[in-house]
Amino acid sequence: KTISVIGAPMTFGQPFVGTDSSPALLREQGLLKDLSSLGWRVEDLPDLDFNNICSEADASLSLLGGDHSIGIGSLAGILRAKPETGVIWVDAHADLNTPDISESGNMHGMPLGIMMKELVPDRRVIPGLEWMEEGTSPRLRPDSLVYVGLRDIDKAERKCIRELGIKAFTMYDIDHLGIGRVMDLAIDHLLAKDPNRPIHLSYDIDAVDPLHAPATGTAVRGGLTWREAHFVCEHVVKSGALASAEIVELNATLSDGQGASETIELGHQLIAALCGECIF
Ligand code: DIR
Ligand code: MN
Ligand code: MN
Ligand code: MN
Repeated sequence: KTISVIGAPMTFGQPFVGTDSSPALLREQGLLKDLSSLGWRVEDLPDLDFNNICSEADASLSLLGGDHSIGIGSLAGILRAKPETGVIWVDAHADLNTPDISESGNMHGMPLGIMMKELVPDRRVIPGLEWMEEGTSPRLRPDSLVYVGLRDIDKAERKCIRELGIKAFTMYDIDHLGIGRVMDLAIDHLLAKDPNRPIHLSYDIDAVDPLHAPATGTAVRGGLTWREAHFVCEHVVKSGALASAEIVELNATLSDGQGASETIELGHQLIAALCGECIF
């Protein structure tokens, strides 16, 4: 089995520089060596050059962000290669804004909104997205998405989630049902009709409680515990459907040295978990 690792050093989707250094920091921590010792043949691809955007989705793919605006390119590429892909979006935020409804104007709050035809019928009107021509650049269907970890949702996003009937497990649901049941239900939602469809996991590190992941741009209290954060990855792997993943919003410049290294270390461990590392 081969895994392709691609750095996506993007930082302009939100106000702070720094998320662009995370691919290098993860590599410096020995991420690629860990993945080989888990039995993968690692194909270490050059970092994306955002002056010359193109997206590509391989058999197994791990993207190292970058802020969450890279989700626009990764979803476009993944859905082009495998249109039936289901998406698990692990995040404190819904990232379902559009240029019309966003309160902040930050692109990292919009990747899912931009992927949905129901919310942005013609993406070519958005500056920079002229390449997303209808017909050649696929959309994400609302029923192909499931959220895990939400706790900071804008008013307009809440309305969209309700109206489009998007499956959403908030921190309330995790408190209520436990992370085990929530992940079973999330995976079930995507695989019930088609057990063979691939799953893409988009993991925003701010889903995790700031106690464990302080080095991120929009930290929100009341997030996943250390074990819950790992369990999400371990359980998606167990489904056998995981085809690609990205880990985003790590920003080592936004915390003290210890907070930064703990956050990068957590990102590193979550990727290892996605590549099969487990307790037993
Ligand atoms: C907010 C925050 N909903 C926005 N979004 C963040 O700016 O659109 N996403 N922080 O990760
Ligand atoms: Mn390690
Ligand atoms: Mn977020
Ligand atoms: Mn996000």
